[in-house]
Amino acid sequence: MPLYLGLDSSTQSITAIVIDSDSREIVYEHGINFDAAFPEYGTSNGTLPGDDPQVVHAPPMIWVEALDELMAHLADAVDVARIVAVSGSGQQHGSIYLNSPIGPLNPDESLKAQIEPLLSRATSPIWMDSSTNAQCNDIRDALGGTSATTAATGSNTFERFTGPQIRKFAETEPAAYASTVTIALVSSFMSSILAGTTSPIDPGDGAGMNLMDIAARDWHPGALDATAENLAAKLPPIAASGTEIGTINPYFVGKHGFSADCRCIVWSGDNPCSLIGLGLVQPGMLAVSLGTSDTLFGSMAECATDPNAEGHVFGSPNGDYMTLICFKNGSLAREAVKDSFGLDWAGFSEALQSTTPGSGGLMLPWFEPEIVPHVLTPGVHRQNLDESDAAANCRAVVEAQMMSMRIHSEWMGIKPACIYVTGGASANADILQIMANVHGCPVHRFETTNSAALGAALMALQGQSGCAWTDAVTGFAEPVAGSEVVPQDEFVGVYHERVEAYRAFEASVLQA
Ligand code: ADP
Ligand code: XUL
Repeated sequence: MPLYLGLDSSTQSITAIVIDSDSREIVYEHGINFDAAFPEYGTSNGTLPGDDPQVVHAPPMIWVEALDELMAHLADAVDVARIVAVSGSGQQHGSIYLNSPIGPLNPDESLKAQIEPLLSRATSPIWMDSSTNAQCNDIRDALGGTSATTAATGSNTFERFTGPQIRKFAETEPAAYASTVTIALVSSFMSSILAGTTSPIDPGDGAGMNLMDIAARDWHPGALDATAENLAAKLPPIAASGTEIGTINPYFVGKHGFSADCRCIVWSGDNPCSLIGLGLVQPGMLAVSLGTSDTLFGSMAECATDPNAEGHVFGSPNGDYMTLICFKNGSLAREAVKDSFGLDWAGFSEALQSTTPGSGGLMLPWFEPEIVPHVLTPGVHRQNLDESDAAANCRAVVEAQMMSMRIHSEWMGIKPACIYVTGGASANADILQIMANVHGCPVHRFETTNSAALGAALMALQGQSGCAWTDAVTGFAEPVAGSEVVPQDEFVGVYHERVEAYRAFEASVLQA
């Protein structure tokens, strides 16, 4: 009865899932919300407050403290000595700057006391940051323009990507940049703590940096040069998913009772992990994650990039590629509408049920700067929509998100036969009904809404055992039978027209 642990260090929380590879069961699932568990950091939805909506940082020590608390909870619930291997998932793009590498840690001192002195930058820019437009332009120009950048790294330059963020740090805080010996992603930072040694970065998360050669799955020397001085020396190697980093840090053996033989498998980004956790190990399948961000992604055998340069190509943990489009105004935009009318999620659902699909006005829900389409100055735009009509606004925000997904994924050329869905908001059937109607296909739900943590546990299993990916995911990453939300024929046609109205509204506002 070998057990495998998957951790997901995400924007708002850290979650653990333990799977039993013999019984094919999830035997433990628990999450810790950063804001609620560690109010002393002053975070809101996992991020630090600030005056500039384009600058979004998080305190890395909150992730470290939450990891320790989660491990303590896990050790109370599960015989952790039976855990054979651990892997993990991190919110993508965020970066951590260290003045000294992470090594074996002492179980008699706190994790916080041992990690905090290693930071050369107290806070971490995360994926919600959009303050690096100038650096994006510099790097793109140096690489020869949009097409050349996309072909080289799998994506155009994006404000949240790690390369532009590193360039900004090197420009604005040159001394701190110079004293940095290692730059980590959230995934490799957390796996370095787990393994007690500097962890490699995998091609799933490495592709979210504008620094990796997407075809070679190694650092791109031209991109490193275009980004910051002496960068190659500060980056760990890129290693294929499944690579074993080593055995677990003695800290977790002494403090929480892990076996000294427990293997640490390289981590990935939350979207590549979700791809695995939803069982998308064959090309041509589509999924949507409704987490803090909404992402639409699918697996593909060949590397095909977005001609509109809005989407990305990442490495898939199974060695294939994945394509991804990220919408920043996901759950937090839905929450903003919900909260503005004093509703809870049940009230939000009632509002959706009380309105007719495709009947009200339109909203462009850019509460925060948006990634797709590219909007740096936030603003909510309404067309024939009364700002004070609670039900109409609840419907309008969800319809907007689903129509935007449909429009901006057209380049993939996939008419989905079905969509697999995950993330916190996938628990909401009324949101999924709008997704099914707008996309005109059934939406399938899963036992867990934490597919990134499940994917991480499956990466631990596959990496340690070397089994085929199809065998790894069988019995775990499958939709719950009979749980699908089917499109309502009478409304599917309504959305064909409404999508065109939305496209025109979006284009007119973007032009203005
Ligand atoms: P992340 O992994 O990015 O931290 P999650 O996938 O855990 O995020 O999703 C968290 C979000 O899920 C919350 O911000 C909340 O808005 C949303 N959520 C939780 N329950 C519901 C619900 N019943 N309906 C809609 N959204 C929900
Ligand atoms: C993907 C992206 C987000 C983060 C946080 O490119 O920026 O989905 O991974 O979930």
